Parts: sequence; C-alpha cells; structure tokens
Amino acid sequence: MTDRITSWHANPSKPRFVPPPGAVDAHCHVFGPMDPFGFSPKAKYLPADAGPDMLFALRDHLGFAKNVIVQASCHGTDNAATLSAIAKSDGKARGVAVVDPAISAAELDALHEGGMRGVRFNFLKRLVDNAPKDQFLDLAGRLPRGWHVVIYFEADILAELRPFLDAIPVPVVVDHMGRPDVTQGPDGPDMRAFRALLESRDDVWFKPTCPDRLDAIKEGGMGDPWDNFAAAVAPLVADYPDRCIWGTDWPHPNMETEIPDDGHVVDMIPRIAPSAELQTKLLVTNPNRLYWAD
Ligand code: 0GY
Repeated sequence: MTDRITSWHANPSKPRFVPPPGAVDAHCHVFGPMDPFGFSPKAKYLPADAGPDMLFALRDHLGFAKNVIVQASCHGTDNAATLSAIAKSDGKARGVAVVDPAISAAELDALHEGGMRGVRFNFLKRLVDNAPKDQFLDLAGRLPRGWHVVIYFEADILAELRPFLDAIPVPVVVDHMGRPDVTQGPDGPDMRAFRALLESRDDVWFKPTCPDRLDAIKEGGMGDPWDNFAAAVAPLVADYPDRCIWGTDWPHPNMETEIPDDGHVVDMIPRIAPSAELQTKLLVTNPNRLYWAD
C-alpha cells in the first residue's frame, strides 16, 4: 500500500438544483480519521482522512438535511468510525454496517442502537477478498427487525447472483443499480437484466447513483456532465419511483482520476427525477421509509 488517496473535490461548486426540505444523502462514507479509527489490514485502498466534520459541512453546502453513512470497505468489519460519525450527527445520520457474518444477536442490537439500519454485502473483487453467500444468507435471516441488505455488485455477475438475491428474506437495496454499462442506453442488456430483478419482487430497491463512476471517460463513457447516465437512468426512476434512494458517494472511494465536483453530481438529480414529486420520493419519502421508520 502506498500513499493515502484523496478522492474528493477540494472545492465543490454550489449546485443549481435545490433539494427539497428534509433531503437525504443516502449513500456516503467516512474515512477515519485514521487516529483513532485505523483502516483494516485488508483494505484495498488507503484514503486520506475524510471524517464527519467534512461530511456534515458538505451536507450543508449541497443543501441536504441528513446522511446515510455506508461503512466503506477500507474499514473492514470494524464499524467504529461510521458509528462515531452517526453519534456526532445530532440524529441527522443513520448507517449501513459491514459485519462478520458470524456476528451475534447482541452485537447486531448494539449496531441498531448506534443507528445502523442495514448490512452491506460487497461482491466487488477489487474491494473485498471474500463474499460468502451462504454465510450472508444466514445473517440476512437474523437481522434486527426493519433492517435491509445493501448489496454492491457489477452487472457481469448479476445472472450468477440471482439465486442468492432471490433467497434474501428482507428488502434488498442495490448500490449504483449494480453498475450497468450506461453507454448501452436505457434498453441495453444490462438495464434489461436489472429491470428483470426489480420485476421479480417488489422489495428490491436501487440507488440511481454514481454518474461519475458509471459514465467515466476512462470507462468509455461521457464524463461530466454524464449524458449517457442521465439517458439510461431517468426511465428507471420514472418506472420505479417508490423504490429508489439517492446519494453523493462522497468521498468517492478510489476515484483517483475524474474526481467529481459534488455540485455537478447533485445537478444530476433533476435530470433523472424531473418532477418535484419524483424528487421528493427519491430524496425524502423513500430514504425515510428505509432509515427513519422508527
Ligand atoms: C462506493 C463505491 C466504491 C467503494 C466502496 O466500500 C467501498 O470501498 O463502496 C467503489 O470503489 O466502487 O459505493 O463507495
């Protein structure tokens, strides 16, 4: 492991889009601070510190009210940094944990007390060494009441994952729509396969997020302003308006090039959710159903 990576924009612009009151940034992370929250020995990247003070300042700058902080892979299964950020938020943050599948009921209850409302299963080989489906299924069957599974995978393994996904007994939230190739357009094979998953059960949710990753120039995409992403994703939000939540992905783990301006990321929202009604569902109603139901 070499130098610590700074993956976020130093001076993000003010978005033109003004989020509705109560808007939730429902996919973001904290990194450290490394003292006292060291990174996992298994971390695949070593980021610079991006702690809660920075996250909450960005929240205010972008016009959001609350955050859902997703435990990042660089912290492994030690959720201390994420829990600490939630505790500092004055009730304005909740979280998604990453845990050892052998975690006890008492430890899960403690995570619930600390503001966690879901657990993340990460299938990206560049981020984690191991994704044990059987153990994940066992865990999914004994989560605290009201919790869901957040799952991160890439489009090329969706078919292989389907039996596993179909067996998860709680709601499933798919990070970044399972990373479809947005250059295929709204009716390309990746989007069709993802729509088939959404059609298969009514408690699969998705995050229409990460234009900066999915439409990056280095991936053969458009780059900012991410027109392929807007074209491919807007129909999905229109067709499933009650099952989508949105987030910035700050501090953009691993984005060593094409680091996005968060103001521009926020300005994608009205392009994928053009009406005030859709924006309220995406940013307020839906995330509150998943994270602040109690
Ligand atoms: C994301 C995406 C990535 C990283 C992580 O936990 C993580 O390290 O989620 C990625 O590298 O694609 O959603 O933050």
